[in-house]
This record gives sequence, C-alpha cells and structure tokens, in this order.
Amino acid sequence: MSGTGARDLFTTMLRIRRFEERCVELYSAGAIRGFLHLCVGEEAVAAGVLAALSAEDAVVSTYREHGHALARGVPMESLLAEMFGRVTGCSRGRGGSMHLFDASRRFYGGNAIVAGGIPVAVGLALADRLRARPRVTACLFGDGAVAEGEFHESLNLAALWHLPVVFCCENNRYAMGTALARSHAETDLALRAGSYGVRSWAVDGMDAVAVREATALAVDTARAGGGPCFLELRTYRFRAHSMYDADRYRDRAEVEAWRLRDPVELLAADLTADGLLDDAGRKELEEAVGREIDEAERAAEAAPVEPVEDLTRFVTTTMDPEVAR
Ligand SMILES: Cc1ncc(C[n+]2csc(CCOP(=O)(O)OP(=O)(O)O)c2C)c(N)n1
Ligand SMILES: [Mg+2]
Repeated sequence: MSGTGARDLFTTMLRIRRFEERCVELYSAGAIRGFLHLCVGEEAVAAGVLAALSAEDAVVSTYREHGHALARGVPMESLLAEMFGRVTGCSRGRGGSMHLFDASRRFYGGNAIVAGGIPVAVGLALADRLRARPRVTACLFGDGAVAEGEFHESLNLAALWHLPVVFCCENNRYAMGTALARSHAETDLALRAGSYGVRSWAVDGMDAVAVREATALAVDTARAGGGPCFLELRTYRFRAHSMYDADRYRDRAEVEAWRLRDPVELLAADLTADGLLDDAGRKELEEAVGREIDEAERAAEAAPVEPVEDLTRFVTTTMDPEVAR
C-alpha cells in the first residue's frame, strides 16, 4: 500500500465519519432541520472516488452527499452553515443538506431527485467534449437510480457519443426501505450497465484503496477518449435512510454483519499492519478532526441568516454564462 495516499484516504474517511456523527447530534438538538441523509458506512466510496479526480473534473452527486462534498474539499464550515440555513453556507443557506453545491470546486450538487443528476453529468461531459477540454465528470448516484428512465437514457447517450463520464453507482442494497432484489429483476448492476456498451466493473465499496484504483482506471479510460465507464461500488449504509426512517425493513443481524466490514476500521487495520498508523497517530488524527468540526460548528452558528430583502435575489441567474463556466 502506498503510504501517503492511503493515509490521506483514511483522513478523509475519518473526517466524514465524525462529521456525520456530529450532524446526528445537531439534528437531535434542532440546529439542523429538514431532511438529513447520512453516509455512515459508505465513506470508502466518497474518499476513493474523489481521490481519483483532478480539480478540473466535475462531480455530480445526490442528496446523500455530505461525504462527497467533504472529499471534494468543500470546507466543513460552509457545509454546516448550509445545514444551519446561514448565508455563509455553500448554497447561501437556501438548500440545506440535500443541496450542497460549490461551482468553484466543480461540485454540481446535491440533488433531491433520484437520478436527477445523471443527465446533468452527461450534459457537463458533452460541454467539455464540445470545447475539447480534457476533463471527466464523475456522477455519483444510488442503486435506486437504476430503476429510473433517466439512468438508461443517459447511459445510452453517453455511450453513443463516447462522453467522458464515470458513472459511480453507490449500491448500498436499499432504496429507502426497498431491498434491491424486491424491485430489480436483475440485481447485477454492472452487468446491466454493460448492456449499453459501457465498460463496467463491480468493486468492493468497503475498500477505499480498491475504490480509488478502480475509479482511477475509469477516469483514465474516459479521459483518453475511451467513452464512459460504470462502477458498481458495493457498500452498505449503517444508519437508516434518513433521520425520519424507523429502519424496520432489515434484520439487525444483516446490519451487524456489514458493520464488521466498517470501511474506516478496515483501512485503519491495513495502515496499522503496514506500520503507517499507530495508537498515538490515530489519537492525534481524531483530535485534529474533532477540532476542525468544533470550529466549523462555532463559525456556522455565529454566521447570520440571509437578510429578508435578499430573498428574491439569485432566483434567476444574473451571471454572464461565460463567467459561470
Ligand atoms: C424521482 C424520485 N422518486 C422518488 C423519490 C423518493 N426517494 C427519495 S430517496 C429514494 C431512494 C433512493 O435510493 P438510492 O438511489 O438507492 O439511494 P440511497 O438513498 O440508497 O443512497 C426515493 C425513492 C425521489 N426523491 N425522487
Ligand atoms: Mg441505495
């Protein structure tokens, strides 16, 4: 295992895990309201996929996107401020947890509509192709999106036009309370994507290094003009679908079995075995992450809400489209 790369992956995953845990507390305290979908258990996907992209590449995500945004480098403070409804939030406090957005980092949401980001990703890739920019768009979405027409239309078009999109399906085996096998006749999602002529791989989504390596191969292929790729990243969410979900549709034993493959602890064990992490190092990292979250929370709490007179601004864009690119 290469030292710095794997340690960076671990740091990213730990930041995501602890951030999500703090979000639970803040939600319970009433500081975060509305919908809240956490990615606890799925950190290896966020860390691995995002580590394989360059800053010029684009990212399109879903409503379960805190981890993707953090791994992309969107500051914690602007994420928490967004969830607190403050003007310093990455979407000026207007979007909340499901609509994290940061065009300066080419992070194009945050989308509440299942599969809604997939055609957006294909459009971004088409724009790059037309302008001959050597960029790739990574599109993250859940297994539930594979049931949507938009998924199939988008895959077909991307394959037909050889667009540089890496479709990253975060298969956590459930779409809300519905298990994959209860709604899909064919549950091998990589096989289905392959039927569009898209190169597809199934990947252990609990192994951050494997995710990063598979994504890097897909990104290289797409960037070199080899057309789109599809990654089925097999993972599991440890918590309920959202804070409103009573989580009564799966056996405790199933959840516990997956928890044994906790992606954060799996990577920690590998790093320790390779002499790259010890107890003192872990403690130091935990403390640094804790401080980062505390500071982000303090700053977000101190930030103002948007003044009422500004509420009609930014409803339609006033930006020059050339500048907005
Ligand atoms: C078009 C559309 N249909 C239904 C919903 C309601 N809905 C919200 S989340 C969800 C499940 C999606 O599951 P999946 O894509 O597997 O993502 P996960 O929540 O597992 O990350 C559904 C059906 C929606 N938001 N958008
Ligand atoms: Mg799912």
